[in-house]
Amino acid sequence: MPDRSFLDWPFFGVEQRDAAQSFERWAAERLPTALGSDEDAERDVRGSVRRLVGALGEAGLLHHAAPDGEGPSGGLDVRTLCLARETLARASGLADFAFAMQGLGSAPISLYGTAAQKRRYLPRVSAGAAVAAFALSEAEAGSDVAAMTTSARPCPGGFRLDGSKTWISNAGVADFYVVFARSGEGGGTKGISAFIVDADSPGLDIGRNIDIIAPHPLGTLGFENCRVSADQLLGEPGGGFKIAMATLDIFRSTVGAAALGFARRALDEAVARALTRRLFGQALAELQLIQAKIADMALAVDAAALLVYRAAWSKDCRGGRISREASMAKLYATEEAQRIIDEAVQIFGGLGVVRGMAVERLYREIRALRIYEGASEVQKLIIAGQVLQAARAGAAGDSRR
Ligand code: COS
Repeated sequence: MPDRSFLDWPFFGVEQRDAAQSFERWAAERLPTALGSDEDAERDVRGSVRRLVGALGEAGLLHHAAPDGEGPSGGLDVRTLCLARETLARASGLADFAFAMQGLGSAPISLYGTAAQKRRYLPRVSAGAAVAAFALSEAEAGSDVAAMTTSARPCPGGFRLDGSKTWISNAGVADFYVVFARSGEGGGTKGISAFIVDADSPGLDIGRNIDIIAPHPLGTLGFENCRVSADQLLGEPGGGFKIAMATLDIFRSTVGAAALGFARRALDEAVARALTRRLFGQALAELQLIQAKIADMALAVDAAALLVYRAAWSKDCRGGRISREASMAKLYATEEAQRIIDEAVQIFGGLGVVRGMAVERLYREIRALRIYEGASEVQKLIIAGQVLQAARAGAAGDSRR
């Protein structure tokens, strides 16, 4: 039985604990049917994601990813998002992906959409009837968002988009994309706007599929004279960079939570193996070298959980910008999960690298989390930037005294 004692931590209230239980129940009772076998799911990831989104929507769980857009953070409760991702990731990387992308792809609408945009998109995302996607990255603008070149030029009735995007989760599956493009109100981060682009918009081309080590729907998008009406602009013209960053401030903690789910699963698998595998006439768990590994893994899991839920609690209960907390949570949880999973594979020995073993799947699943939604190096830049900014502000205050 996985350790759920962290649910007693003071970060959570009844609402979050109940939601965690609902996800736990869904993962135990409904997920196996919605997913099929891991091998089948990997063979047809696009079909699997559609099925998973439908099943999560039917169970009423997607309203946590796409609430009605009212209230602070557009109604998104980051603690619940994190608990959901942690629970789903422990069971299946693809189920976590299906849930998370409904949130990431619709959060800019929850946060910045007009009443009409929220009405048009959020209920369908929440019901699992529409799949959402977030289209920010470009071949030459991954970590450096401000370098994007996809353009949005005014035209009669709205804007025309030209350019291309890559590393887009749910490319070819999504019913709409939140697309960031250079609209030219200013240079760098100042001249980017966000648009909701329906998948059937003329001029939007679903490019090539990108095959990765842990299969997920991922691909490129092309825009050629793609027309979007003026009412599909999200937020203020030129406000796109802040929309992207504010969305990532919420979702980076949840990436940490998904890594935490993978890490907990790896620890559980390793402990079960260490207790049952016999070596030199005793259980593996009796060997002190193995005990040291288990201690390090358990410590890192708890430390990651504290950082993830501190960040989520800060957003929900304090509000405002939480870039420092979110980046710390994502950086630590993903890096440590990689190490924990690697140790779990080691404890399994040869079996750990056999296709179909849970730890082998986790070993492939975790790698991308250290890269997407801001690579570990970017998280370090953000943390250092926030620490130095606070120190400079403090120093300026001191010199005025
Ligand atoms: N919330 C609100 N506003 C934010 C913000 C946030 N989380 N982060 C930055 N901003 C604002 C800043 O306050 C600044 O506003 P002013 O110019 O009014 O002061 C503006 O946005 C520009 O910020 P900054 O100077 O930090 O921009 P940089 O170009 O230096 O951005 C990083 C740097 C690297 C942090 C940014 O480009 C980034 O996060 N890159 C990674 C992107 C990513 O995650 N890609 C993966 C895509 S999703 S799979």
